[in-house]
Amino acid sequence: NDQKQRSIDVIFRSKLPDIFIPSHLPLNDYIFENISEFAAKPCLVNGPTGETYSYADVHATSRKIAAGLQKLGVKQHDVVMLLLPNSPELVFTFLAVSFIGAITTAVNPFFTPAEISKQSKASAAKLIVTESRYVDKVKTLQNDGVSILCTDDVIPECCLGFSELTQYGEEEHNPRVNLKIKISPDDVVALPYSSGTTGLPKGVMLTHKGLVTSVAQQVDGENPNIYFDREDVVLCVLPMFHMFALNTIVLCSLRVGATVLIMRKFEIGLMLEQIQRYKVTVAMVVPPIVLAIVKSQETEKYDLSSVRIIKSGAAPLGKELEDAISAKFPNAKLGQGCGMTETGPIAMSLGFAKHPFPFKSGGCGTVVRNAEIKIVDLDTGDSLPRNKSGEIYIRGHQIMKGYLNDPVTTASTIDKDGWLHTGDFGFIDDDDELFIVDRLKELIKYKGFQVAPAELESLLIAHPHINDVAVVAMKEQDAGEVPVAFVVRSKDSNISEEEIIQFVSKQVVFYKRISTVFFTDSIPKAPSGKILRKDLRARLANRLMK
Ligand code: 4UV
Repeated sequence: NDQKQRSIDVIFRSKLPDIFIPSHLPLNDYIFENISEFAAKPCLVNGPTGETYSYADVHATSRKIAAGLQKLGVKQHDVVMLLLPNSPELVFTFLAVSFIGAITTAVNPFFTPAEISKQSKASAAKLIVTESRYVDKVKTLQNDGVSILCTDDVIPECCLGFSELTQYGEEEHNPRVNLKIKISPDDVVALPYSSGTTGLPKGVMLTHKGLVTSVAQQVDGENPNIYFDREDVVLCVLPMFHMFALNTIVLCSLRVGATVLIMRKFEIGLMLEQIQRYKVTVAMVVPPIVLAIVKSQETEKYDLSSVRIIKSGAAPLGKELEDAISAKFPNAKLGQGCGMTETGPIAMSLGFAKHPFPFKSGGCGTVVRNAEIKIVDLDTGDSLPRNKSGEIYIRGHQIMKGYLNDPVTTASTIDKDGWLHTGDFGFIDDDDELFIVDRLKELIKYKGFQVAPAELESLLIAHPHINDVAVVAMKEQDAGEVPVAFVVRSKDSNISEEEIIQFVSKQVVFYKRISTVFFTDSIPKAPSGKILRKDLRARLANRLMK
């Protein structure tokens, strides 16, 4: 039966041939496999300060920190939380944790204490690595035995300092040998949080094999899908707590010997200045950054001619924006990638390949190599031919091992044949290019940031004046989408829209704030109790809010 199923499946693959991927290697061994060829070259540049770390520096420092982590009692399989803005320290610590077979869970430093605490507890983090300015957000977690370490100079009394990690000598640089740590390819190395297709944020178990495979799919081979050269300077303004930046910018650059230009935060003028100053060649962006560039009056002030690739991902990019930005970067090829925390990049423009292929604007690229895509009819479950839309499924060694402590959601996301159901709706055209046309899943994307409706609904339903609630996405020009709430007030309550907005705002990071409240008499639900979000989205489209 399985055989029959497979023979009728319509499966799409990359135009690039499969390659050998050394997925037996621990992530660090793979990432630094070719370092002897470029050890003296700049690896990380801290944009605002200009501090530069060579490949040799980064390799040695991350091993020192690995030894330091062990001295602090961090063991293989332990979880270390990174509560850091983009910084060299984030990269060092990520690599160090990975080196000793431990796991990092990165979190947005702008999260509220409650949001951070949830992730820290759910992931059972032992140590939080942060900056002194964020310590107040996590201090109470010390009561649960979590240690806090600061990477900057002003170390609050209650915390450890970065020097604890970096003080060990050359002889201690190989802690893996010292402690006979053996890393299996299926061991988890990164644990980002994502709500996936439904419910609350969950720990996404990414393994050594998964990340090695994902990086190789992008930058390895005779004709890499995205060609990063040793001379490239790759802009990293996207947050490293998200996998787009950590995987496609940081790990891919390190694998090939390119330079990562680290920016702590996005600010249009500063970004343009840094592109000029460091002669950025590859810019990885999200649609709101494209919009900011297009709208900016300052672009003429800077020499942006060094940029040869602009890659946008994480949210849909309209054709108008795609065309408009090209005009400002005369030497750049603009294309898209699309991916998921759970899968790494799914598809990527083949226009970025070393020997590029023609590609169309508006497309998300072609499925990465060493992987398979199928498009599945929602009603029949059959896989569909070209130009027919259905749910996008992806299969390959790059996908997650599963959600932490959640076998039920894991089983509904990765089926028994190994296909991961993305919750995205799209089609493959005659030239093997993937187009996403809709999102089936609950997930809201505010400027590419994840907003899980279930998380906001659980906050709102706890309010004594709210009887029932549903949160859905509403289209908005700058953010792409914003969360809006349909609220059924409790009997006799007169709670206002503003009060509800404030109630949520206090508890969440800025991009999860409710933008509008629509009061209604009831929330449409299926007999199973599931919110009929499609009906609510249709109401928004028709502007029938009652
Ligand atoms: O889980 P997540 O927040 O993950 C991402 C990851 C995007 C990446 C990663 C590596 C790349 O190289 C790259 O180009 C992009 O966003 O959200 C996953 C959902 O975001 C939507 C889609 O609904 C995913 O399931 N999404 C991501 N990229 C696109 C997109 C896109 N290009 N167009 C439309 N929707």
